[in-house]
Amino acid sequence: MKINTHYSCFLLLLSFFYLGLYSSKAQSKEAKSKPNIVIIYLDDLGYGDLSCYGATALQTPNIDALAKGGIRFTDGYATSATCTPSRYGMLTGQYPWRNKNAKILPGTAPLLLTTTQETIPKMLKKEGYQTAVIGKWHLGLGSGDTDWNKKITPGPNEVGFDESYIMAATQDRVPTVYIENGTVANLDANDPISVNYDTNFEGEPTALSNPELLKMKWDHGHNNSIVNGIPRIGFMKGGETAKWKDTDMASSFLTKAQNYVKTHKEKPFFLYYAMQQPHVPRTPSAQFAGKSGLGPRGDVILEADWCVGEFVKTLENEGILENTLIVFSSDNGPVLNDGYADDAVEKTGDHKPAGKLRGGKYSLFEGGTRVPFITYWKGKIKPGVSNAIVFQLDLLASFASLTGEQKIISDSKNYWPVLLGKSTKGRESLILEADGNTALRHENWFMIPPYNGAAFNKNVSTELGKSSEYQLYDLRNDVGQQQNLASSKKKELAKCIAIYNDLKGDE
Ligand code: NG6
Ligand code: CA
Repeated sequence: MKINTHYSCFLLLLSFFYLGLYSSKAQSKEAKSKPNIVIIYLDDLGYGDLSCYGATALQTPNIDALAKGGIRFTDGYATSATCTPSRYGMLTGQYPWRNKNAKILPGTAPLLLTTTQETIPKMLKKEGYQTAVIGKWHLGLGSGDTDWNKKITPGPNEVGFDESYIMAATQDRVPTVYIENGTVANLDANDPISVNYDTNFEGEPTALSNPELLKMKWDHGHNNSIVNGIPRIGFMKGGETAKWKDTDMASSFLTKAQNYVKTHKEKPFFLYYAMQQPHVPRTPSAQFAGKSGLGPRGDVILEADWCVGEFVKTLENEGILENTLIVFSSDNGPVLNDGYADDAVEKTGDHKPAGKLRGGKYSLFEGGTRVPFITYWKGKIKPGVSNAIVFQLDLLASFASLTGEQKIISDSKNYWPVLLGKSTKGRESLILEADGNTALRHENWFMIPPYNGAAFNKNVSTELGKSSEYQLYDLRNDVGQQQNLASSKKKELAKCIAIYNDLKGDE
């Protein structure tokens, strides 16, 4: 009897042992089947800015190669026509217009996300991913009144990223320093940084007081502190050794991204590689300066394309290209003059940054939010062009479905089969945002409700899409949104209004 009990205990233990072994084996197999995920995200790159989207004035062979070997979406959207809300929408899976603070932020703004909110990196972390952001952040840092000489928190590392190497806001906003895991990189403690968006620091030169120091001219805004001869938004003092070199920014982010890949390839990773081009100030490295013939804006697009090529080469050299899903897109539509007199307007020639679309950055028209959108996964995605509507808001739920996590509570929906080219049934309806206002894309219809205010922004020379009347466009026949059908297509308009109200949660 006694022996029997011992024996069955032994058997039980043995079976637990094997079960444990089996399940850990199953887990590691599962972990291996999870692809790395990289979002390559450009800043202000327009629908017409790439040769794979029809540009002829410049060639972007490396990004074209992703489009050729993956899916090029004709109807891919950012959530907003400006950066902060757009990135907020993509990373959280929540419509940015639900958060009234999701608008273009100054460099001193506190973190826009809450640390309890769901995010792509947080969700993937739960699924065993390593996570990192390299590049432009622009979602706020700290909890207000940040001391840039101490640990800056909360930030990316508190919303799901294990590692971060970022610029706080934009290339044209102070502080003009890189921040690595919450600490300003290369800061000399004897030369502390101070930042202020209201008042200058005594004795510090600005674009207005010392125009002779400028190497780049400003057109509107951008007349505060001067860094590297470039006038910025906001005032900054100190931090000399930490200041970035603008012409090196592309290679700084690229090198970090490449090193990340090299040092994290043993386990699945999520990398949000947020490049700064072609946002202002456009500062190509010597290798690309003057190369496009379109001025610095064209030059930095060539530079960004080169970075994409180098980055993909690294994935290939490290032997993980076939286990890496790449999503390539942009945060909002294009603009030529965004505050600096940098020849972008004068040299654009026949190049149309928004392609056939109307409007651009800041606009409710399609040029504001319809952007290049490419998915690439060597050997897994069958190459092609898709007209399905895809939306950056849906990346969260789509990635979740891929990795096994299904319980996503947000506006984000799973369109994984569409992103993979296995289905052409994209979103039917989505809400787009520009400067706090919203519009609806439903199937082939685009509806903009009436809004007061200027229809045109003279500074940036962009149609904003606002009108005191309802606007309804049939994108199937009129992708350039020239013909307002609101008064002739009453039934369709009523349907769009109903869907819009339903999505927005209004009466
Ligand atoms: C605007 C800036 C513009 C750009 C934009 C943010 C002025 C006059 N204009 O306020 O230059 O920085 O903010 O762009 O200051 S975004 O892509 O990050 O949304
Ligand atoms: Ca942007």
